[in-house]
Amino acid sequence: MHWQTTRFQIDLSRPRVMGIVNVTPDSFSDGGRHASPATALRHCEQLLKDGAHILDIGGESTRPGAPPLPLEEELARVLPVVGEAVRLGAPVSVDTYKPEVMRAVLDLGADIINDVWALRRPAALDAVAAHPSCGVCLMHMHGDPQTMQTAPMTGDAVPRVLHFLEQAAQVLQAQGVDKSRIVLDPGIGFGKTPAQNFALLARQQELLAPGFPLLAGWSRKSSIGVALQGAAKASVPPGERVIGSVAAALLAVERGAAIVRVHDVRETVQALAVWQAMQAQSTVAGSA
Ligand code: 7PM
Repeated sequence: MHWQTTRFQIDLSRPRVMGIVNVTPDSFSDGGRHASPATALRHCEQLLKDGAHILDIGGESTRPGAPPLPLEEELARVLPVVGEAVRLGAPVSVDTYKPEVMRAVLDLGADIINDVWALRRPAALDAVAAHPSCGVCLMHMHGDPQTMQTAPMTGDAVPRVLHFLEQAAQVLQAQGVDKSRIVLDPGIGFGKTPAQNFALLARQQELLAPGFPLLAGWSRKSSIGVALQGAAKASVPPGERVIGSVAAALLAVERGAAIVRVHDVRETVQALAVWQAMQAQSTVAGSA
């Protein structure tokens, strides 16, 4: 299977690592170390050296309760970085839900739109549908970033996330977007309890039924923190959740995820290299 994007057909026969580049001074896990375009660009280059296959550039933190970022501020943060990042030779994804930002980055040559709102805003749907070939990641979110932590989903999240993602993909395809451009994402941490997030991992295979590649984003999230806290008997801050995050990424890939969105690219690439070495030998010798 391949992911069709603006400039690249990304081969998904092997797991792909999407490296997170925050251009947000209020980012929860890196303290805004990538606020300036030059610093963000250096981070892009480092992630590619570390083995990232895709860069995901975001200007607005979706942190629970984070104040919405004005359009002009998001454009000012993201455009200079995207304009340079598209020259690095790797697919560039942009984490945004604003149609104006989508259009501007697509004009700069961005390859993928990563929308945590799954293009539920009509103008966002239009921005992607108007482009001939950009890739798109449709993510499930329950509620909105202001309320999702105080009012998470209730009941079995898996069938509801599946239904939502199938609908979102349907709507996009009805606008003329080819299936090969679409990737789905359960939206770990977006309005779900830790139990629901881990149910989405345990039963991730159910989410593969519609036939789209799956992207999973566990990196440093609070569900990892909850699991680690249970083991450590002390709270584990985001920067110390690297090994837990790598474990979750590996489990997601083992259960069929095609792409993992991570902060810690080098560590994740190592873990996936071991998985890949095993996978290459998974057919019984002589049986094929
Ligand atoms: C709190 C919750 C703080 C989430 C920060 C985050 C995803 C994403 C983000 C994801 C896709 C973070 C996130 N998470 N896009 N954007 N999937 N497709 O950890 O899971 O960076 S923001």
